[in-house]
Amino acid sequence: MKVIIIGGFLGSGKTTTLLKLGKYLNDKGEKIAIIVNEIGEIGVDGTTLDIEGVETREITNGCICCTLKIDMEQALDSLAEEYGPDTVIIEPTGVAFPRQIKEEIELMKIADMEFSPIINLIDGSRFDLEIEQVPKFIKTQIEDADILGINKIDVATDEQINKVKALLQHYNNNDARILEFSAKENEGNFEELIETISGEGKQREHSAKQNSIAESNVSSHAIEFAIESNDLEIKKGHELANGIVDSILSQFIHLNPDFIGHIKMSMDLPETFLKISLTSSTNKPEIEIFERENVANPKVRALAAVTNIRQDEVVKILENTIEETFTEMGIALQRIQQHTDTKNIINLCDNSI
Ligand SMILES: Nc1nc2c(ncn2[C@@H]2O[C@H](COP(=O)(O)OP(=O)(O)OP(=O)(O)O)[C@@H](O)[C@H]2O)c(=O)[nH]1
Ligand SMILES: [Mg+2]
Repeated sequence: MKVIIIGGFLGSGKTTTLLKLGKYLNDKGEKIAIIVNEIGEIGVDGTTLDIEGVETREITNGCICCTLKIDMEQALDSLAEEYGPDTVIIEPTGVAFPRQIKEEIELMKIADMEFSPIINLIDGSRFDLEIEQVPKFIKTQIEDADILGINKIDVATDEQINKVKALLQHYNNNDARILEFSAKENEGNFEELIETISGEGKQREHSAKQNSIAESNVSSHAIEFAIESNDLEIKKGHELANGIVDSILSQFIHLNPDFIGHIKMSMDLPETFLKISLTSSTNKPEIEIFERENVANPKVRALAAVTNIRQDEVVKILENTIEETFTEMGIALQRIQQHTDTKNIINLCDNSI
């Protein structure tokens, strides 16, 4: 069983890359499974993966540094036994150190496992902010990588990309291969990345354990509400989503003008699934809309994981903004669940992705 680990800070493009890699390997006839570990117990991306045709199975919740180990071991064991994939693709949370995840898995002594090179994605369009906001954390992620992927070249300038490349060469002493691409647009070296992944990972001395979440300076909160209206139309949903994210953005900027992270919100509306995503104080929100069959229980889920803003502020802003915006539109919400912890989801790919 081959294990591929796709690391990278919050919002760097891991899920986008994973879905394309999954599709490529699947088209080649490989049987694959995907493990996604999202910060916050409410899987905002789980639904997206689901829509892309990926079967989702949830396992227990836990923190990356303790229970996750047990969850991951159980997940891999049961996958190997019950599903027998050729390849497992793992997306750790954006606040994990990918090499630490690899080392934990190596200790599990699961039979016939081999590792691909560790990929760490870097958002080429916001690297300045990453280095400014979480320098030590980003440097560790860079040192950890066998392949450094500068992503989002479609929205970065040549000057930005050249600067990132020079800094990556400076921070990575292990001759990591540097590739530049757009995972979303399939531009640049993206095909090369996909092909390089089939190679073999490098062996290294085990690193000293670090608490990655504490070092990331990230506060996160996730929340889920039932929408008490069965006729919320896509146009109004779109308007609501834009209004909420714009308001959260301006409140976060007030507390930290240079934050990076990932604010993502999804809405299950009667005939559509809508996802909105924002990855830094200077970035524009991106909306994706998917057609859906009739959904019986409309829901809104949101997750905010951002640098250098206090946890209680993140909780208050996320919850109040969603509740107030819906109330202003005359739509009632019912709280389903809320979490500030970490989540593991196992997604088993079926043949249709
Ligand atoms: N312009 C552009 N946007 C991209 C690219 N790759 C990903 N994105 C966008 O960046 C946002 C974050 O992408 P994800 O794939 O969800 O990032 P992630 O690393 O999985 O995020 P977390 O799991 O929250 O850490 C989404 O809005 C993507 O559409 C790219 O190559 N170009
Ligand atoms: Mg993701």
